[in-house]
Amino acid sequence: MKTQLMLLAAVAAAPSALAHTVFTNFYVDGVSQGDGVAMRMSPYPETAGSPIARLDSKDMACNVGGTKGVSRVQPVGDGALLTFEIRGWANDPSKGSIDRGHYGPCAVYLKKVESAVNDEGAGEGWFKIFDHGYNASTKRWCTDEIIDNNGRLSVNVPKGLEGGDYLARPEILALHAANAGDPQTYTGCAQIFLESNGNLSPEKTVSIPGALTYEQEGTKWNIYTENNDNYPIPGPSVAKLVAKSNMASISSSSQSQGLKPEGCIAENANWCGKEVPSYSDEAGCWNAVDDCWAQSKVCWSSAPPTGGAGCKVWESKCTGLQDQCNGGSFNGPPKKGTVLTLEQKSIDVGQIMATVGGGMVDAPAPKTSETKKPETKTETPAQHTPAAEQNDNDDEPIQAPAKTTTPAVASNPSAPASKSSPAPAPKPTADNSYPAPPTADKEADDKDEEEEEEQEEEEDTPAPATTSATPSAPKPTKAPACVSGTCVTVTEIEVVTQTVYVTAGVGRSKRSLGSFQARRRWAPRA
Ligand SMILES: *[C@@H]1O[C@H](CO)[C@@H](O)[C@H](O)[C@H]1NC(C)=O
Ligand SMILES: [Cu+2]
Repeated sequence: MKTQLMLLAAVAAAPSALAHTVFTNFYVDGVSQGDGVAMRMSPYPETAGSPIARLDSKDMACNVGGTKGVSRVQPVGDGALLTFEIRGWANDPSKGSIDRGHYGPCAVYLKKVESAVNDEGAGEGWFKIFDHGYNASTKRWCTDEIIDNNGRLSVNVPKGLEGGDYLARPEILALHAANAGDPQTYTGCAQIFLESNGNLSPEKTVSIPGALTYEQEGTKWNIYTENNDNYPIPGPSVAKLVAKSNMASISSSSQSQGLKPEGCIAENANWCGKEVPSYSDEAGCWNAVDDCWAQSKVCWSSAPPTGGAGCKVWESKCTGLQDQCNGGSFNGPPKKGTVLTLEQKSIDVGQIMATVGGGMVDAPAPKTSETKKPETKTETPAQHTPAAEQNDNDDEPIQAPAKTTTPAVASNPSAPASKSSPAPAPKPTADNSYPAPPTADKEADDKDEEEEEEQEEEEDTPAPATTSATPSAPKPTKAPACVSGTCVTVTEIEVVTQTVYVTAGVGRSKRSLGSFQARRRWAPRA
């Protein structure tokens, strides 16, 4: 208890040492694929936001637990825009992306794989398609850009790349403690199927782990004393793409695995709810209720740290069915087959960074305000691999209420019914404090929308196409720019984060303290 109080005190005294971050979801051409859908992240809510423990760990590839895939693989078009999102609190994007005290470069890697579901991720075959370190003219790190872009990092898949399954891996390298031997990486993997007839492939690939090592200048860099203008991004440079001559070895361009299962009427991450059996008598009605709660249980037990919002929606269906049975309405299910998952809208993903040092050319950002149809492709149920997505979850489902006419209920072993799924939020480790940067952040926080829009005009200067990847890519669409100063109200985000933290630490002290200790175990590199 004493230790716990000390931990609490330590964190309270260092309010800037807040949540780290976790890659929770991605967008394809601006359309959200859903929280956790086709995304490998740590399955442990309390530690999902921790940096990878070691640069030489297998977790460097797709995060803790990431050698195992999830069941879904999202189709993406040739040259598609992928946008990865980071969150300080995995299940609540409104609470900010990462504490401002993280400074460092970012990168995106791809790996061509036989199966995006089954590939281990860790190992050979990775190539970089984007990186961005420190911009000498703006004095801003990649992390500054991501933070000011609502935690979103966008990159175009190189046009003409060979089709097939890929793992797409964003990476943030935070250097605030690199000089003390603690470079902190954040990563995760999106499972995608590239629909392309292209024949380009990387000239060289690297291994992850292995691409980053403790010996590299860029992982030992002292951001407080070095001239950051000369910062060398560690790892390979952006891959040169070459045409494959052997057309026979080029993959087919039709997806066979990981599509949304047929009959999926509700989703939560990689879980899909199927309509309950139809019924026309009382026994059938209660059977349908049982079926519904059984699915609910699977939903909750498979929910990643992004939470169980979709499971809650499903629960309301179960409750509704129960009401029907209790009310003597034995023909159903009502509104049979109605899809409960909300249609995803296209968003403006904001800034699309150029590779520092030249590399890929940006392709246009998706239009704002345009609503796209949700992905309609489905696969047959047989190809669904729910086994791949089983993991721990901390959210607690509503307990299936007892029905009136049959005895044994599909009860929920773990769950007291009351709590609404709380933020299984990455919480700060007590051993991380961010030294104040030598120069304070520019406090341009109150910049209004119009000023930002003026800045856009100065923004995009696409790097010349030094790789053959996107020879004919059009000029980037102007996106909300974050050239100097900040795009969002940074102060506000930090204040909000602090408030949230304190609330979590005090109001739910037992659980929060437990999570600190868990995090200490998970973050051995103090
Ligand atoms: C660095 O910032 C300058 C000034 O805003 C901008 O023109 C340039 O494109 C940026 N470089 C990269 C690689 O983003
Ligand atoms: Cu951190």
